[in-house]
Amino acid sequence: MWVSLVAKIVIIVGMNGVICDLESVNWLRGTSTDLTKALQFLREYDTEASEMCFRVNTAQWQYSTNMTDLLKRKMVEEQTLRAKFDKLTWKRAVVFDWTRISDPVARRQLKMLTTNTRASLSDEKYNEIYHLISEMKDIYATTRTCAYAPGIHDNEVTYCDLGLEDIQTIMAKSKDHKELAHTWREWHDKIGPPLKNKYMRYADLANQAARLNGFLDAGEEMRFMYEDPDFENELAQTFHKLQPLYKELLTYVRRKLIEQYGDRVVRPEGPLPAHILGNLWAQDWTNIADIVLPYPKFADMDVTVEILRQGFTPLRMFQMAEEFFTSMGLKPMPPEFWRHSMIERPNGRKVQCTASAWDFCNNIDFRIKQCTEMNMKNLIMIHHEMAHIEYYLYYSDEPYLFRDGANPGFHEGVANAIVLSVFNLKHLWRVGLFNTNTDNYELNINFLMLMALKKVAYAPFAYLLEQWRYDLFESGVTRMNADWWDLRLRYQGVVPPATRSDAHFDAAAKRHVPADVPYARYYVALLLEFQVFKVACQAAGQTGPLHGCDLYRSREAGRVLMDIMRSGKSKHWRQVIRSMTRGETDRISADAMLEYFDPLLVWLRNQNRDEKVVGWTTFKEDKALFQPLIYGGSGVPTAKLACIFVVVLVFIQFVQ
Ligand code: X8Z
Ligand code: ZN
Repeated sequence: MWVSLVAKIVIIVGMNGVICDLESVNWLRGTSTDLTKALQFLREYDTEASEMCFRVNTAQWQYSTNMTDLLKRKMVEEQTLRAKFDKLTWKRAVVFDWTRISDPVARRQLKMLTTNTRASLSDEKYNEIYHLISEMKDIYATTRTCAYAPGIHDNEVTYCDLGLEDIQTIMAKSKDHKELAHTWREWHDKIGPPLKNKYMRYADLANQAARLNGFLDAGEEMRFMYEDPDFENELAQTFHKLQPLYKELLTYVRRKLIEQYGDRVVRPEGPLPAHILGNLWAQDWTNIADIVLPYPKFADMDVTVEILRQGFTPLRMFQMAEEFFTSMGLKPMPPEFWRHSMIERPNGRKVQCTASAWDFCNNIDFRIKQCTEMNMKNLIMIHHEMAHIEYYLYYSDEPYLFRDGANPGFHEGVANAIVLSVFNLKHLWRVGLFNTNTDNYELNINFLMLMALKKVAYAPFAYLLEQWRYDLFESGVTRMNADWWDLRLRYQGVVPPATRSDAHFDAAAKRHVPADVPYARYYVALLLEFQVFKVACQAAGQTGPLHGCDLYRSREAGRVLMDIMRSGKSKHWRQVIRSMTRGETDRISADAMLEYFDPLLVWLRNQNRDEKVVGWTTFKEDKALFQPLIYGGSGVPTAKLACIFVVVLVFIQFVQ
């Protein structure tokens, strides 16, 4: 057991606990094993937490759909109340020794309430970390940068009000590498430095809380959410398996980028510069599809024109998505969903347009918020969000704490498995939106390339972000930025377009870092997405290549999904995988994803057959970009030069 690592057993203030000195403890846990009291506490908690969730979500919904200062204040008030409620809950829960509670359901719930929480900190530090995170989120949301203006010098005026959304648009659309490098630098140079000290304090507090909860550091506590000490190895193995496919993709993409930008921007056989991949974080390469698509003549897979021609409305797109789910025997959206969802951008008020699915925790109210635009991307997004609603509906009878995915990757994994069946040539053809023969080889390779630019390109980024955070919690903050780029280069094969130093804090350019949002879930979700899809396809009796499988109208596939969703988080996720694979395995695996992309891998290997290096070779110039003190630009390590200089000085002194 993880907790047995901790030497001292501690007793704390509580309903029937004993008082101890908080400064001298390693780990907080009560002694009570009273099941009746535990069950009564959990019953009360269930009602109160559901009510609290309803209040907070209602306030958040009101603000997101009408962004006024007043509604923002109300939302912050409710969020602060919830933070207080969480702290009180922890105080009540930690009185029990969950490891010795006889009832497995109560034990599981108490474990959830006393781990992965900062509530073990003193009131003062608990408030401090809460406010640090909101300050960091605010800085992230309000940072503005200057536009690229060739010919204009530093002291002249340029437009300096570009926010993250504008920057993302430039990174997606521009093909001017100087503009891309400028935009990339602006964001990274402006966002990191103001967050650095705050983040260091945050990491310190997160570690203190984790140690009070019985963990070595906050990274170990984050891994504990997966309820299996071997899970890291399992993920490392999947990453290892995906690497050959990623390297083939990168090699092919590099060749195309050299054709576009020349070998002064992209070094043949080297890593890729992070600014020319169509995305601020180089995590999704779909925006450079126009440069890399294998068969440009067969480029048209976008059914937007057909959606417009057939006169779709947002409502009809939502009804179409609902019919997708009911065709598999899954639930229709409840009346409250249709009454309260926001499916169009309203006139006359400012709203937050990011698509999202909401559970109001009262078993009645479920909503989607989306400023639907009439295009294929939005049609697919609706299916994704509605899959989250299906998940909410299926586990809605579970206790509050179990109303979640089996592990943090399940919700997103299931929603994306649905998307694999919708953004799918056969499906689009079946629903009358795609009229070309879908058996065409070139079309299928194009389709797989598009998917690979999104999914395969994403794998190393999704994997490394949390590795960086784990390293930071374990080893401290001394090499924060160099460590970030070490991992980016090692796993992703990308380098920054400009020199970086320890004054920078480039990991903070990704919102999940300053906003304290765990990220391993996205890597897990990526694998699960294909795993769930494959199992559902087998149940549906589909026999062709995996990327052509469509779950539409398959009740058998619906049953597979239903079984995954309805247990929520009440069972260990290994049990869920074991039962969805009919006993075959309980492991997360990369095999289904590799099977999906196999035709593309064959194609890529053929394309790359004359390449000297599949993958990338790292030169000292690459590392010099982010470790300038070790590798000065000349290639001779600066530290070595400094050392020789000192020796010479001492020698001169000596001979004088
Ligand atoms: O953060 C998100 C969603 C919220 S669940 C917007 N995603 C990850 C990211 O943006 O990096 C979705 C894809 C991965
Ligand atoms: Zn989602």
